[in-house]
Amino acid sequence: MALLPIYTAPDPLLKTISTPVEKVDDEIRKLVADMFETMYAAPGIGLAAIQVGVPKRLLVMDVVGKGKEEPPQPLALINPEITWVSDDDVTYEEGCLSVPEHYADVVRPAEVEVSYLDLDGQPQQLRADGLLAICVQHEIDHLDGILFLDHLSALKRNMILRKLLKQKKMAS
Ligand code: K1U
Ligand code: ZN
Repeated sequence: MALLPIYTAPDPLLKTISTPVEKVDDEIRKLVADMFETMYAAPGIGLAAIQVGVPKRLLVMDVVGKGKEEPPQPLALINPEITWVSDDDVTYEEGCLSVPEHYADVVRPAEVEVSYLDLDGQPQQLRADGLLAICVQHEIDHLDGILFLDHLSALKRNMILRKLLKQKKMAS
């Protein structure tokens, strides 16, 4: 397994619309294993392939995490599609490994249903609420080149982007 580099905003790569996975093979399963290692190390509760520079429609999540009282709940979703959203919304202060050290309230549907392929290439359905519903919507947004910043006002978004750019310049 390997730790992968996480791309951060405003890198234009994060605006990429990822393409569907054509075949779930050992190469995809190795990428998923590396993404789980990278997500747990960050630490994070989700990671989309584009965040590690791979423009394929796949994501990993674990909203429980390792080392907690509950057993970890790793989920890998390949070619995920939202098939249903609830009428009621929820507001959550989101973070993103590609927007380090910045958090903001985002409003999203409170419950969703998602179809996807599992690591054997078999079709599956996920019905999610709570943090899992928020996380899966955030990660599917990444596959369409959307960051949580894009759900904010232009004023808030540009303020954060300017700070990120400054942080990058200071580090280089
Ligand atoms: O997509 C990402 O960059 C991962 C992101 C997922 C996410 C967080 C919050 C709301 C929606 C989606 C993160 O994991 S940021 C880090 C984080 O939230 C966290 C890290 C450790 C423990 C608990 C949470
Ligand atoms: Zn993110």
